[in-house]
Amino acid sequence: MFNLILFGPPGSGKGTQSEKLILKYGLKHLSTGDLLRSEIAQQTPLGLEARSFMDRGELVPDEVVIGMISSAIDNNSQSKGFLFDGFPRTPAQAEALDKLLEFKGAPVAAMLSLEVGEDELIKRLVKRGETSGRSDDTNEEIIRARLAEYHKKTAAVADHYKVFNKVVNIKGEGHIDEIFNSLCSEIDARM
Ligand code: B4P
Repeated sequence: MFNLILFGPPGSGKGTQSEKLILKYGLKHLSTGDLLRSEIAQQTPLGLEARSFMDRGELVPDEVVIGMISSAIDNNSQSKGFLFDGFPRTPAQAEALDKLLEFKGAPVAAMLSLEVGEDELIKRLVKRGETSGRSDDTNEEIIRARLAEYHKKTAAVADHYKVFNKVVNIKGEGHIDEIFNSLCSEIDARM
């Protein structure tokens, strides 16, 4: 089993690159953003709880997200590996993920971190908001709250994996295919 984390601030291209990476490497894509939006669409109790946080640009509580990821891993136990997108987003989530993967004997191989400047992130998310219908993309105030949440709670997750020498920084600005090729070179070197 080969497990990767795709990391970066909101709008850095995690979802965009994940779609291409899972096709090439046959990994199971686990995006907590997508899982949460699916719970919201089905109006489950979990979705209703998550929605209030997401609409404000805040992170959903750790216990909700960790429970969701734990079930998703169990439900895909035959997978040849996972691509985690948007998870872990706090040091507590990172510790929980490490424990879950320890049971499988397949720790995280690398954390690929997409580096994109703040102005470019805001530009991308405002543009996506014009068509996505996503409530968290609709105004710049919420987008800025998401970026503040990233700096306050999520950036520290890289420190967690730096200790294990697993963080690889990738330039996340430029053409989507160029960024994809950079990611593939790093993955191929570790597979
Ligand atoms: P996510 O769904 O993870 O979304 P994201 O961070 O906004 O976007 P991503 O980085 O995937 O950007 P994308 O490729 O789409 O999170 C949404 C919310 O869910 C969070 O705010 C939080 O509330 C909650 N949540 C999720 N996971 C959680 C967790 N673990 N714990 C707690 N809460 C959690 O790209 C953005 C745009 O840029 C797109 O329009 C794309 O077309 C464009 N783009 C991509 N690459 C580009 C490039 N190279 N050049 C130009 N544009 C590009």
